[in-house]
Amino acid sequence: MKINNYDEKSIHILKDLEAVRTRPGMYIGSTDSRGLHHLVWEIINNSIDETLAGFGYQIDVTIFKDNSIEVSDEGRGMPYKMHESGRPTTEVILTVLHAGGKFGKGGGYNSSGGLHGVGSTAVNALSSYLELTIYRDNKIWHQIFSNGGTKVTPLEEIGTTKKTGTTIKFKPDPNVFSQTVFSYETIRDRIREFSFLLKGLKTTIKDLRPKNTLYEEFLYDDGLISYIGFLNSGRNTLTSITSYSDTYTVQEDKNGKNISADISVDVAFQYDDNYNERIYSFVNSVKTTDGGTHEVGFKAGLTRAVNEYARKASLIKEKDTNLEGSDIRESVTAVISLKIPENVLEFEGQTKSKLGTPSAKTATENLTYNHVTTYLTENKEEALKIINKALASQRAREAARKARDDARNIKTKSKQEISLSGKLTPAQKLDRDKNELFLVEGDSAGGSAKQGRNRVFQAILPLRGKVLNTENQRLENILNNEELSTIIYTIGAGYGANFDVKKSNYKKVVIMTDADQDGSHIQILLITFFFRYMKPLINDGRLYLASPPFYKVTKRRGSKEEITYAWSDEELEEIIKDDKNYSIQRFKGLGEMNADQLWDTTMNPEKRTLIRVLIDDDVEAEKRVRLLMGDDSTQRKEWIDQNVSFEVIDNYDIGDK
Ligand code: 28G
Repeated sequence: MKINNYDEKSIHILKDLEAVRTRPGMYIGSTDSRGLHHLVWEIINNSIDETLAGFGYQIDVTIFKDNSIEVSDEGRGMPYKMHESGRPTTEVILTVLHAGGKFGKGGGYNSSGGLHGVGSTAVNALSSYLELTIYRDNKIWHQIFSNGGTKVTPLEEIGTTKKTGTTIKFKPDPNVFSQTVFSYETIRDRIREFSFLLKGLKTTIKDLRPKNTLYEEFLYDDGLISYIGFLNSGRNTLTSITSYSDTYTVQEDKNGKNISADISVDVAFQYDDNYNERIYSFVNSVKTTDGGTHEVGFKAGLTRAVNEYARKASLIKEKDTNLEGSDIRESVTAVISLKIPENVLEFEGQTKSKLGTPSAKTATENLTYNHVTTYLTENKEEALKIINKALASQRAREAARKARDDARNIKTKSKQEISLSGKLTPAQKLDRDKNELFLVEGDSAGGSAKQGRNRVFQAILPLRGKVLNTENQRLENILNNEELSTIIYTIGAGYGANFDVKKSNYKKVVIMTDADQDGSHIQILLITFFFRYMKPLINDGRLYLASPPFYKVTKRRGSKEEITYAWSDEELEEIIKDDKNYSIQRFKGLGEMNADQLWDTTMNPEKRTLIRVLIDDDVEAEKRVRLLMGDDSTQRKEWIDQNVSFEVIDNYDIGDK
């Protein structure tokens, strides 16, 4: 009986590890660079959970020359004694998928949102080796797995120690991942974020790959205040940073049972002189990209406090309307960080990117309302600045609405003329899950694209001239800009906070520009616009850059011609080597290709290459857009000096040979 039992368990383990290896995407999203880094987040999250539980104040990350990586924490150390299933707990944690059940839902905090619990097992399954070291009960314990979780050594005692903690070193399996090179910056940004969110947590990162080892460490005793300082460095700030935190005991109704839980709320914010709001929210140190109840609570509390104060101070007259939330948040940078125990933690939708816990709203709203009321009363000058800015936003909003109403009332123009200028060449069928919109630089390329496209599902919108830089503009100016308002109307899913990606008329929005400086500039301006006003379109993976070829090679084969395209100088050389009879044409712009060529090289889904635009790190993207697109040219110059190297490229002499 016993032997049989054991066999069944071994099979079960293999099944779990095998399941992950067969369909890695299901467990870690993808097997590209994102998936690769996902492994690191899974492991670091376990260390963070120990920190959230109150154990350990330091997490160290080391990247090794062979692209393996090690994470160390100073928590209690992973339990290693026999698990009820008859195997060491370490093996259960590292080889069995325990989504729900197994370890139960405790009242603890969990950075993985208690949603998968596949963490360490998935990492083990996708690694060519994994080495575990545990410091616990004054002893050092050690075990090695390889080839996707196969036990190489049993868990054994290898020494004594006074410290506690866990160390995991692993090397992602190159047979699984298309990308195996860790990005120092990506991991650095993430651990720095943890240090901002968890006041007093020291994180360090060491990269042993370069000639001169890279090393950084982060420790912020001022937590979110430091975070806002970091986010707003280089901006012209209007107010000082204000921060507040408290813990609430809340009652939640769960499956008919009344549960009480402690929710801690931590918020900081600051205003600057710009026109867009930046709210970053987190739950148990994990970013909630789609917001949720805590964000709703913050906005409600802020709006209520500012309006009440503005009325009391007679900045809003009795007969006037209240300021809208969006007016009040016009240039705010805010970080909202909640700790919510697992037993009342709820998310909306499939992903854990939107908080659902109802009492998180009440807690955040009450705390924000009380704090902001006091803050405004005690800081009259700052209060005046905030309210004057909100009033200016309100006036701009109303003026723009009036302008649009007037335009709509002009009887002589048809509705289509006003909203579209008749420029869109639509697709023949309305298919939201398939249709593609090409935003094309210039009317002439627009013409070729219109002729060359697949009429059934591809739509063409030519853009004339330069696109407006949206970075330093109020929303109103964007709505009044013909080019951009046409894009908003054509996509049909709204803009800003009301943008609903599900309503998008297009599965793919493709920016198609010339392969020259102007073209890159238009790409950047459009990406900036989508980043500010349609971010979910990017996050949903719907924004793309077309990649037209640089060269066309015509080879003569007797009386016939054979045409090949090249996207780089290397490709070009490959094509022309061992050949005498050819001519090269360098495409300077899309307009030099005829309709067929444009279809063949750039638009035909079976042959083209599209580059998907994605945001890896919202905070970094925000800072970069601000720096490169904003109006502080001194900072921009500094950044370019430090980060861009200019090299002289020999002029390539091209012509018939
Ligand atoms: C270094 C890389 C990643 C970890 C711990 C500590 C405990 C633990 C880990 O327990 C099973 C499930 C919930 C209790 C917990 C130690 C309680 C008491 C732990 C890590 C049992 C897992 N003593 N540190 N797991 N829990 N660090 N770092 O993986 O109920 S994993």
